[in-house]
Amino acid sequence: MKKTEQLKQMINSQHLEFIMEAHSGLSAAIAEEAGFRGIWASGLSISAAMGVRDNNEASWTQVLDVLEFMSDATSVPILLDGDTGYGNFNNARRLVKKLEQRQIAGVCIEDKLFPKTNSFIHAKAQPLADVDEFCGKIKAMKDTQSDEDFVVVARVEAFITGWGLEEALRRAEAYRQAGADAVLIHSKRSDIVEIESFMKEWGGRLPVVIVPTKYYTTPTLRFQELGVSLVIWANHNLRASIEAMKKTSSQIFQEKSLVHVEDGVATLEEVFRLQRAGELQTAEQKYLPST
Ligand code: SPV
Ligand code: MG
Repeated sequence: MKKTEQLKQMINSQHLEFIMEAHSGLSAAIAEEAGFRGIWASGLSISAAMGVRDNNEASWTQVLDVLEFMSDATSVPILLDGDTGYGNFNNARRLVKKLEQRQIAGVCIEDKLFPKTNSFIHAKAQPLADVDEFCGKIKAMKDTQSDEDFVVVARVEAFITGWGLEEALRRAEAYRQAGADAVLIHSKRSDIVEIESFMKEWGGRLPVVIVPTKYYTTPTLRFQELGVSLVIWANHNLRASIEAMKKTSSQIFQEKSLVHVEDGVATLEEVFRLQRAGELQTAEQKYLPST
């Protein structure tokens, strides 16, 4: 099955599905190996791994380059966090073209302004996109895709920016009518009140995607009861790697020795395995002249 079809089926399936954040070829391969059937190419994580902010400081082609490595390293579908589409409708539709060329299964765009800011930073002050302008962007993206299964997710930032349920619903409905395949309703509350209120009024008009980074204590069963389609675990490979790297760097610096670190890090053999070094060895036997 095509990657686009796999993602579309996950989003439209009757049961709750999960995708895991990755930000490099390596982290994407690890997420797939853990069992995830899809990957979230997080804007926050990709930018952080590059050492820059989640404010479109990395150019969209630099993000594409990372995606290409992620796509090559995996066989499960990737949903790109496409921020605001990196400009207007024209930039967003060109993005779709370039994503399809790299076998990326779908993209999520959010109704904010370029350059965006992460939803958990000064969120109240962030302006939202004009609804009609954002709908035009969705339409242009859907008209551009050459694979009918490519997925466009419209992300509603109304709750994040301090608007209420009414505005969230108005926007989600407009994005549905513009042709979005799913809506992502985002909340920065530590409880599920906003998501609950949205789900009750939304009534399954389109599949709903959520990102429970802040309301992580809510039991996953509750998401299922509410009729959520897809959960994104949005940044946990990045955050896990930061902790591990900080601990290891600091320990090696302090101790000027590897003795107490060796057992706590991945073996070199494991690195080679994840890089699929074995495949190259087999290919060398096949293609290099025997000596
Ligand atoms: C990301 O992972 O970059 C997201 C989700 O957009 S959030 O950081 O919650 O905005
Ligand atoms: Mg993001």
